[in-house]
Amino acid sequence: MADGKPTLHYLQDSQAHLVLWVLEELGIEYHLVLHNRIAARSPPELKAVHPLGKSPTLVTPSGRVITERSAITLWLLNTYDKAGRFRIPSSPTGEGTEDDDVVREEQLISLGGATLGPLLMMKLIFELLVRRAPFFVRPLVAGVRYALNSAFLDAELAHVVGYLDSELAAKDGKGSRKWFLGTEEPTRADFSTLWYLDWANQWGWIDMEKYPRLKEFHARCLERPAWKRALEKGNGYNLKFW
Ligand SMILES: N[C@@H](CCC(=O)N[C@@H](CS)C(=O)NCC(=O)O)C(=O)O
Repeated sequence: MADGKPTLHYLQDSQAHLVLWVLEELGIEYHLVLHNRIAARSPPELKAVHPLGKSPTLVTPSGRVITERSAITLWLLNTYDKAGRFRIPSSPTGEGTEDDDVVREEQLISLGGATLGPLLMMKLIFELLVRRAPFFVRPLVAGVRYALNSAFLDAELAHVVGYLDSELAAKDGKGSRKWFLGTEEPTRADFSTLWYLDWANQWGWIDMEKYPRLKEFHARCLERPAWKRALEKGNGYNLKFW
């Protein structure tokens, strides 16, 4: 659509919701194309936009098609957040410092995508395997799920989520910070992390009461008017639809 607006392709109940939130925070005009799942997967219309057929997919006003939520968020902030409202104030290289810089931002985003995400995906796969197994092998599959959860997944999940909670501690050790990079407004690290928290929380895999800073962070995100507008426009956000 050559009218100067980006287009977000949004599969229902997906992580495109986090991009819709960013668009609403930016307060820009955009097109929203809602796609319904077919047997829980993307429909052919989404695959016609990009061969991966993943949600989110963003088409820029010049026709560039961007996939991967982190890259889409980066493009949106670079393009529309000229005042740097949702970015860290300075971008030092990170050499010799442990400051709130681009390296720490990248660490947190990667912790979500490359560490937390795969753990949650493994839990999801075993949940679905148990549900879909023929009834006579279901106890066996449930046993494997139990063994995997108790031997590895649950402890690892608690370990990583506990670390994320500690990353919200104030630097002087008193209280907690609002956002992961100590900013006044959310940054990519916050837009990214919320997805994994929501996924784990909605499935009941983490007890938010054990992570008070993350619990406050979660509530802080959901209270934002932009988040609420995104909920209305995206037709809800139920991650336990399987
Ligand atoms: N790593 C991608 C993941 C995208 C992804 O897997 N999205 C899911 C929805 S949460 C999807 O498109 N599922 C439908 C399908 O794979 O058919 C990102 O960060 O954007």
